[in-house]
Amino acid sequence: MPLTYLVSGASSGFGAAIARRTIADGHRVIAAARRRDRLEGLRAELGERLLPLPLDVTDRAAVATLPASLPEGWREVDVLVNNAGLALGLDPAQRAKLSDWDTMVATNVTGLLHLTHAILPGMVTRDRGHVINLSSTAGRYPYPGGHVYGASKAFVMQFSLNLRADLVGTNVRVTDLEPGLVGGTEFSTVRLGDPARAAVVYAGTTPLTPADIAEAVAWVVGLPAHVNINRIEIMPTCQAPGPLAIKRRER
Ligand code: NDP
Ligand code: 8X3
Repeated sequence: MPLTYLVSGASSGFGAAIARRTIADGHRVIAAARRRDRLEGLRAELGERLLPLPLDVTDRAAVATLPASLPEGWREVDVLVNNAGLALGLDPAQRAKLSDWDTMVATNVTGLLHLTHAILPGMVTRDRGHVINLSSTAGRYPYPGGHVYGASKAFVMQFSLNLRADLVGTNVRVTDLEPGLVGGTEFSTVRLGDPARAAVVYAGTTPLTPADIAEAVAWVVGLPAHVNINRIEIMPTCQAPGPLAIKRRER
């Protein structure tokens, strides 16, 4: 049976790849993001089974009126992919901009919460649905300059597990996806503000691709209804968790 997905952050990176894969698998996608032209491009590419939805997830009023504001026939969301998110800056916490911290929390935490709050009750009423949250390995393994970005993703991970605690006994599933290094997206350009600096992040590596993340989404949704994948941590083979840092005195 074709499912209706709502994918936030569908104008780029993982979100666009998830939209492409989901449509190829025969489902429908409400593609949400701020950049309307990108969404219209996806619609032109993927056809009428993709509904462009210009949306800023930090716009509380716009998110609160979902799904009632969706066109007839698109209001019953089966799969919510909370993917919209960003990192800003890589300076140490003591030199970070407070406005960057605020934007990361507003998008990665509050935006995700508000979208979930708008969509989840309908899923419970229908007794079917799947919430897929994009966390990150940054939510589990600290690194210099990760401060609020990593903390926001740790929030997403724990919120996902806590949602399951409330939803047990319903047929609504929740999965937390925790990717490591993934190339082919705008993530590092947004973070560093410069495509040349962003390219250095992936130099000499074979990172994961947005298609790998879309594959994970297709897998967890396609499993039988009695199977809930709680968390998936995915890294490219060239990456691994590192040792704890030790700063030694000069002799
Ligand atoms: P991209 O920068 O390519 O995509 C981010 C998407 O989020 C864009 O479509 C952007 O669209 C959207 N977005 C940002 N802010 C808002 C907002 N306020 N309202 C609505 N949409 C918004 O990054 P990725 O595809 O790499 O990242 C997707 C998710 O995966 C993020 O949550 C990221 O933290 C996470 N992640 C990324 C990893 C990586 O290495 N790339 C690894 C682990 C997790 P627009 O600007 O049009 O609004
Ligand atoms: C993105 C992965 O390691 O750049 O969430 O934080 S990382």
